[in-house]
Amino acid sequence: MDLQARKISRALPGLFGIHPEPDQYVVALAGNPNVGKSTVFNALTGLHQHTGNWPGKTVDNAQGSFEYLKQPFLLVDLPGTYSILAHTVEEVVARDFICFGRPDATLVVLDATCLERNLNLALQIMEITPKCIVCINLMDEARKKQITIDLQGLESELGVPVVATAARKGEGLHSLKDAVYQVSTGLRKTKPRQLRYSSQVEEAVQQLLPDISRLVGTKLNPRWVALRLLDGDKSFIASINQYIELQESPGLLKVAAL
Ligand SMILES: Nc1nc2c(ncn2[C@@H]2O[C@H](COP(=O)(O)OP(=O)(O)O)[C@@H](O)[C@H]2O)c(=O)[nH]1
Ligand SMILES: [Mg+2]
Repeated sequence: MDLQARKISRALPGLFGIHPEPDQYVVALAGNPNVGKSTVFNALTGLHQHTGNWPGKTVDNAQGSFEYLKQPFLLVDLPGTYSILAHTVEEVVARDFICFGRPDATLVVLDATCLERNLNLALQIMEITPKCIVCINLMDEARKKQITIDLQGLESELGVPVVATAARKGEGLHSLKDAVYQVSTGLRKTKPRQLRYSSQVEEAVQQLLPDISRLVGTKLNPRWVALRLLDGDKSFIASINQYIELQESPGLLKVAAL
């Protein structure tokens, strides 16, 4: 990444009240409610954290830091949500941060005892950004229920790193930090599985892609934007207007980053 692009990517989280140090990688932490997201957050960041609110929202926001291999990270705990299709204020916050705050990686925490339901969120996030890591937490509970998970199979199906943890016991956290490091630094390339829709939807996406790519450039994933437009997602269009305009105005970006 060149210096200018890096400066912009450092400043974008500022739109959300998140102010990383210049050398810190920003990692968003997402997951359904009650999957142990806060436990993972606490285990990784310890006492190095503080809480506040998302700008303009009454939703809690916690951020904390940790280091791995001398690389500093800023971990941002997103509200627990079942989806990021933005039906609630929590979903809007989570989606907007992942889309427009452009974290260096997004860590999605899933509950090992109900993977099927939890994978929904992971697949949605993988439609927005390739820089994902899947953490399968509550592995101790899964073991108790005699649930076994084919981690390697899942990893190759999803195309992103999959790490098993039992965060309350501190199990798997080293591997988790390693995967976060690999994906954030770009040392590990991912190839997230993309959902395929009906042929009518896929054809419509193909028609929209050239124009959308021209408009959003590399700021957003054009396929994801096409799908949201086809969905008639007004909240997403409002956020594009809000955040993309800010991105294009260096003055405002500077103010937002303060
Ligand atoms: N057995 C077990 N319990 C866990 C684990 N991680 C979190 N928990 C518990 O699950 C509950 C919900 O955790 P929390 O971190 O608040 O979940 P969040 O809603 O996703 O932030 C708490 O009682 C945690 O102590 C784990 O790996 N194993
Ligand atoms: Mg929590």
